[in-house]
Order: sequence, then C-alpha cells, then structure tokens
Amino acid sequence: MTTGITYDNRMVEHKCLWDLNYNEKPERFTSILQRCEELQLLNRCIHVKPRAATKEELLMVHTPEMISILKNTAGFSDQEALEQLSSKYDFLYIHPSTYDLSLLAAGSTVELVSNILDGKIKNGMAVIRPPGHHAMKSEYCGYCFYNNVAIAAQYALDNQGLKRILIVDWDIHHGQATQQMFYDDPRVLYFSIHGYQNGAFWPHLRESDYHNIGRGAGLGYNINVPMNEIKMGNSDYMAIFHQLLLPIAYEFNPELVIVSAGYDAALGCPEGEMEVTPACYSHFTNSLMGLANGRLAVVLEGGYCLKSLAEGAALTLRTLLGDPVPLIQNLDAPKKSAQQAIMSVMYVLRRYWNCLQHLEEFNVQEIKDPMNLPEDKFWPRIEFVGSDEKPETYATRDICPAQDPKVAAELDAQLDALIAGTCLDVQPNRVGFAANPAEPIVTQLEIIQRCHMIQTEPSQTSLAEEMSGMFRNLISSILDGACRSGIAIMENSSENLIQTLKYAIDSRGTKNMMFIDMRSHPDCKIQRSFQEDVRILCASLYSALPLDDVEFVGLTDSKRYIVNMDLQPNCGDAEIFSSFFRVLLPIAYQFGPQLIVIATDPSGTMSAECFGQIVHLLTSLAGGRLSVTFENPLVTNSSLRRIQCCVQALLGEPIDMPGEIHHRLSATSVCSIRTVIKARNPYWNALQFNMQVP
Ligand code: Q9C
Ligand code: ZN
Repeated sequence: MTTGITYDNRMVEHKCLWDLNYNEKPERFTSILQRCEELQLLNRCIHVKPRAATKEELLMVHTPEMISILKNTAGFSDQEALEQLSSKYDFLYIHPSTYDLSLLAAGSTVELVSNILDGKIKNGMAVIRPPGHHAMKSEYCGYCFYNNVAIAAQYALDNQGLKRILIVDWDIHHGQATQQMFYDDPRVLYFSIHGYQNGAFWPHLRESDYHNIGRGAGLGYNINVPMNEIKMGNSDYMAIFHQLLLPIAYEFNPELVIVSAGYDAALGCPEGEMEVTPACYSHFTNSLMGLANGRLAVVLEGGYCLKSLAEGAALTLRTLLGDPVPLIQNLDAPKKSAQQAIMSVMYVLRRYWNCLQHLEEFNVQEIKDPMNLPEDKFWPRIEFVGSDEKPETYATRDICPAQDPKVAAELDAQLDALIAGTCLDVQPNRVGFAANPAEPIVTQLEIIQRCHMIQTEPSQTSLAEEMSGMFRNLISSILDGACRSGIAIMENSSENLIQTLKYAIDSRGTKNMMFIDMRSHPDCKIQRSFQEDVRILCASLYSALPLDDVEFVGLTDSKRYIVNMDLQPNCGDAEIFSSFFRVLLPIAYQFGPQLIVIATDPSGTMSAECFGQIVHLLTSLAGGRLSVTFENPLVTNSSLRRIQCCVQALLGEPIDMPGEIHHRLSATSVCSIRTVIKARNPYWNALQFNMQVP
C-alpha cells in the first residue's frame, strides 16, 4: 500500500487572459510537478486517474446555478464578457477552459479520497487547479469555483458512511466556504489556521475569528486559529499543532483526514507574508499521518511564491511516501499574538474538548455563553477592521504590492539555502532489531521478520555483554545510516543505556540526543549520569521519586536538560498524550536532537497504540533516527502488541488508535503537567504561551 498522486496536465490551460501575472497562474502547477520529478517522487507514486466530477457530486454542496453559470462560459472566446462576469466575484478570473478544469479538479479529489477509502492507496496528494476552499454553496470566490475538499468530504460521508472526518486547512486564507458547508455537522471537524489581522486580511470576514466554533450539533467542531500579525513562522505553527490541533485531532479520532493544503503561509509568498519554511510542511504532514490509520488526502489550494510552493508541496509528497522528515532548527517561543490566538481558541473550545481543560485560568464551570466573547477577560478585543458589505463589482486584476528588489533577492537566497539544506538522499526505511536470538518474542512476532537483524561477535563472555555489544551495534548502524531506526530487547537496561549513550556522544560525536524514559518505574541512574551533560536531554514520563522529583532540574548550566513529567504508572492514555503534546514534544522540537533513544518496559497502563502513536510522532525529529529499548518484556499479549505497534510506527505503516481517550484528565496529572510547565518554561520558551496571560 502506497502513496497516490493525481493531476492532469490540462490544468495549465486555466489562466487569466487579461493579467498574465495573476497570482493563481499555470506555473504554480508546473513548478510543483517539476520539483516532484526532480526529487524522483512521481515514479514512486500510484497515479490516480483524474476525472471530471459528476453533476450529482457537485450538487452535494453547490446550487445548480453554480454549475450553469460556469458551464455557459465553457469554450467561450469573448474575453471582455469573461472579464465582466469575473468582476462579479471577489478575486476571480474565468478562462474558456475553467469549467472543464474545475470539474476535473473536483472529480480528481473525489477519486483520490475514494481510492484511499477503498484501500487502494494509503494516502495521497491532489496537485490540482483551480483551488477550492473559497467556493461557497452558491458563489465563486478567491480563485475557486467548486469546493474540491468539501465535495470529497461530503462524498465520504454520503457514499462511504464515514462518521468522523478531519479537515485541516493550512492555507493562509480562511476557507470560509468549507466552514459554512459543515458548520452544523459534528461529523466534520474543520480546523483552519489563517491570517486575520483583525479583519484586514482577505477575505475580511467576522466569521473567520476564533469564536466561530460551529452551530447546533456542530458546536465545537469548527476551529479557527486567526493570526493578527504577519511574519508568523515555524515556531508559531508548531505551537498551534502541538497545543491545539494534535491534542484535539487525537481526541476526535477521525476516520479520514483531508488537508486543504495551501502553501501561501510559506516564506516568500507575497500573499501571506508569513515565514513557514518548506521543511515545516513535512512536519505538518507527518504529524497527521498517525491519525485515521494513515488515511490522509492532501489537496492543493493556494501558494504563490513558486519556489516555496514547489518545495513545500514536494516535501509534503515525499513525507507521504515515508521518507525522513527534514530537520527544522532554531525554534523559539511563539510570538505573543500567536500565544494569544492559541489561548483564545483554548478558551472558547474548552468545554467541548477534554484535552483543553488543563489551564488554571480556564475554569470550565464558569462558562456561560461561548459565543459571548468571554475571552475579553484576558485581553482587550481589537476592533474589527474588515468589510461588512459586498461591492457590486470587484477588481479583476490581481496586483501584489511591488516587492523591494533587495528584499526579494534576500528571500530568494534564503529559500535556496533552505532547499539545499533539506534535500536528503532517498534511503529505504530499514529498522534494525537487536535481541538475544533465543528471545521468545522473536519467534512470536511476525513483524520482526521485516526488521534487519543486528549481529554481534558470538564469542562474548556473558549474555549481558553480548547484548550490550548488540545494542551498541544497533546505535552504530543508525548513526552510520545503515538503519534509519531500531529496536532492542534486553534485560535490565540502565547500565547498557548509559554506556551506549556515552558511546554515541563521546565516540561518535553525536552533538545532542534525547533520552526518553517511558519505563513505569525509572531508576534515576541514567539522569544522574548525565545531569551535568548539556548534550543529553533526559526526559522521563513517570515519577522516579524520591530521588528525582519534578523540581529536580539538574545542576548549573545543565538545568534545562532534565524533564520529569511525574505521571503515575496507572494513568491513562489521555494523560500521557497530554504530557507528550503539551510538554515533551515542544521541548523535543526546540532541542532538535540528532538521535532519540526511548526506553520502555512491560508494566504501566499506557496502551500499545498510544505508545505506537508517540513513537510515530517522534519520527518527525532527528531525521527519524530513533531507537526503542524494551526492557524485560514478557511474552504477554500486551507486551507483544506494544512491540508490534512500535515497529509498525518505525516502518511507517498505519498504526491503530487507542480505544478511548475521551475522558477528562485526572486532577493529579493536570497538576503534574502544570508544575512541569511552570518549572521548565524559563528554559524552554516553546512552552511559554502556557504562562499566565497579562
Ligand atoms: N492583495 C487561495 O489562496 N487576494 N485564494 C486578496 C490581494 C485573494 C486566495 C489580496 C486571495 C485568494 C486559494
Ligand atoms: Zn490561500
């Protein structure tokens, strides 16, 4: 099962005949495909045949006039008439080919989604134009004619009986049309991150603000993260993913994820004026691939800087194919206004999502009317500066403010450097496996057969020594690139881990690494050994009291490098996910390790699926160089299952979701999370938005 791609070369024909520089231009399409070809991605995909949408499919979300008006322009050669018709709509041009190509864009998106749902492909991308997320029920808008993503989602609901679909819209513009179409529908969770500028950003709508959270049965299932400042970048977006999107998405547990993937928040895009780097789109993509058993459809929307568009889209496709995720560096605190956006969304949605009920400031009991802007309590609302009424006609030329040539050249050079830095070699994903060959688990788990067995010298004096040699060989083959990741099964692992971590640092020159202790009763030997070493970030999920309590932050300048979550071994997946998304993952991102080592053991109540998901999410880091140690596993179903989920995650295969993570967090774990955030955020400012709001 692999990755699908759908596109049709005719899609270059749709162009603005009276403004050849119009932002939504054919070169967008060609530059993406060219970059995918250069990276040799296209021949690795299954090509899903593009097709026109049927009338019935369009009518699921659009009115008959939406078909007839455009249909009448098909092949029409009177340019003036086309321009005049176009001027009735907000940012739009119509070309004689537009009708046919809009049908093709919508139909191909349906085809991609239906191939995913039929299991013919695991995930896929639609490289299409015209885009769709501004196309409303009965009005064309913002370069869009038919709402490709909404049609595909409605198709999945109606024809395939899906009950939960997540639509993530990372285009810089609010997909107001998609929001409108599913506003009452709890089966579709619409999550959009968009520029807003208090209404000064197109499409200038009040409905794009964060307090628009759905209606009726759909309350809580519409999520807007409006940004009121330009130049938002990787730190702001990753914070939105870690603090909002991922916790909510995991709680929602979708059966399908569709992305309205615009690349206009990317560095260099004149429309968005944001600074997301192309590599960051790999992170967005990979972090959604654990959901819905991997059923992920990425559908092109905007993106108007050809270089960042092509690179961002190609890296998205490469990530769908399972290649390692490029590193993003220099993450910092999210901007103040991004912190406010995150807090505002948490505030208005906290009664609908258990995962949001963790901040002291947000006492759930006191919510009365979520539509009544209770967030005023934290910061003043800035006045809406959008436009409430609709003009008779619109400009039909799309003129971007002229860019200072010096700034443009700088951006271009910056992009070239980023692109050169993230271009990785294609290497097949190999998972190393180190264990005593007599280990019963080896014979019981079929999936082990697909790992690469790590060998060691047979002439060792003891089994323990043989295992330590094997573990070292595993780490060494990861550092050499012979394996991307690996797992090891061993008895009491602390000494072995200490020796191997030292080996990776001292003998192999690994600059920095993260050790995550997920054993239910961690001993503190490992943290003690590295408490003065700033190259090793030691995190532990469960408490190692009495020696290492949450206040223990290591010594002197190594204060940042010990993080203890202090959870109880019998806590549930909800607590573990929360600690992971709120604290461990942001810190791991900011640390930017070159290697991650995880240790786990068979006790504790964390589900195998939860463990697999966490391992998957960590594959975004360190170029996927991850090693997982299973200490003293028993041949029980739960032990075997945990190893299986882990290997599936490392191999990039679909991983199951934990049964139920819908319950509220326990008071003690909420308390641990808050304590850790308070103690750590002076050192890790990625946690900063969690602070008291001024
Ligand atoms: N300076 C999509 O990205 N531009 N549509 C408005 C011009 C129109 C965006 C501001 C943006 C339409 C699919
Ligand atoms: Zn856009």
